[in-house]
Amino acid sequence: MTFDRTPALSDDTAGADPSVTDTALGDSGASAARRLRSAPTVPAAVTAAESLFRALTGSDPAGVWSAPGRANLIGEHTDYNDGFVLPFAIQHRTAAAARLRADGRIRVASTFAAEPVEVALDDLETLFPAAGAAPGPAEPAGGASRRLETPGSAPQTPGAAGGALPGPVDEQPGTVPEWAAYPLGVAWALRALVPTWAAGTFAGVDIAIASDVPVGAGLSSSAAIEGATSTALNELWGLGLDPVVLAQAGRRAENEAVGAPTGIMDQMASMLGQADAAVFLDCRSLETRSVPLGFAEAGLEVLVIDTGVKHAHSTGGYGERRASCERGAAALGVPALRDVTPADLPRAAELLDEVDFRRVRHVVTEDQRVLETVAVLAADGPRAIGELLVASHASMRDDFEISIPELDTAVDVALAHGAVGARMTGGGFGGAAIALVDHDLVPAVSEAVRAAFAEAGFAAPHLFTVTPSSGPRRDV
Ligand code: GAF
Repeated sequence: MTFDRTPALSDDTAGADPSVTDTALGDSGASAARRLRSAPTVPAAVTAAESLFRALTGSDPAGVWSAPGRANLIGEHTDYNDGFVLPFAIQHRTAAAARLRADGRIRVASTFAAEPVEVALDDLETLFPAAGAAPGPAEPAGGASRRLETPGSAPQTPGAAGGALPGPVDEQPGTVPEWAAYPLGVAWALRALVPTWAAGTFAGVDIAIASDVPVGAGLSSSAAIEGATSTALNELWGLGLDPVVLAQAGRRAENEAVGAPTGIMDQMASMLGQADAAVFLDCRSLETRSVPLGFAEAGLEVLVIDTGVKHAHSTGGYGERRASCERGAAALGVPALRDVTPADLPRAAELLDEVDFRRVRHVVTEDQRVLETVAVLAADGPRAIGELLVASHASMRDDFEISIPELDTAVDVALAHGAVGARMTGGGFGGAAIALVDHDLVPAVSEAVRAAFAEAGFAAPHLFTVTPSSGPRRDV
């Protein structure tokens, strides 16, 4: 079956993944930096997903599919304004081990949760009754997530431990733990792409999920779950959908099943990532271009400084920022802030209150910085983009007000100790910063950040490097 294909992409999604190991740069300094390039043949998440699947079903999966998290190089909160972004997929991946079942039920298990969740496929439309509605702009905080329960306990790894799982929780329509809304929401969104008469042809499926994408770090663990699940279901259900349609299904799951009013950057980055390159995405047309980054050739590493401060886009400031942007576009009489240029800003200042004006200024200038970064990378290479990264962070700190003291400290200290550029990455209010750092300086910058966090009384950060990596694939 083939449904609703989007126009061909300008780049294919193939590419070798260098599989650089995630290494916390601890006190071992230079020796830890040397270990960065040890390459595992099978990602740990794949093995963990397989083990969990066996514990769940007592049999082998038909296959294991995985999709990466992402770091955003530049272009923050521009995606839902129809603007430009420049993220790259990272080597951290989420794996989904899956197999069709003889009945019409879907069961999902995850190393994030103690118990699997099982529902009839036909009940997905009851569980996520917003089916058919377009992703809601600026959905109030909570939104669809009011139907969800949030798991209260710390993550557990029953599959990895090899123990038997408790029996499935047969959910009442209208309630599902939040983690399960991601894979179930993807299944629901994929079914919604199919003509009603064909929906009955879907077989049930068991899915076991494991991930090494840090959660709550702004590295898109959710898009990785969505990408792994949609890639698995695309093959098992024989849908033949292309990566852009799968990205759209993932975004729909996030917006409507989970209730987070996000844009499409993360899903596109996960689905279209390529080794050593960023995904330059026009969020209005969904056209993409692969932009070579050349970090390794330039002797540069992307150091992630995860503050450990958790964020969630289904609550709080994310939706408020989005609402500000939409007020700005409405006041200026344009469909989206993408259509506002820097020359329009004086008029925006007259029409908007001071806070909304600063929100608009961030988005308008950030779009320009993305375009400039793409041009500078091509003309002068990665060492030349540092100032743009720094300007992006200042705009998020001062105009969009989504940074936090931990992120500002991470950026300031990294720059003071020789980083070429640094900025917070992702939705903000927590999560991680990225710093572009000479390979040999990684241990010293890491130590300086750790010391500054300790001195400020912040929780110890988690430091590791990420490598631009390839998109989804079948691993087993
Ligand atoms: C989160 C969202 F999911 C993205 O859509 C994007 O808006 C990002 O925050 C901010 O750039 O990752």
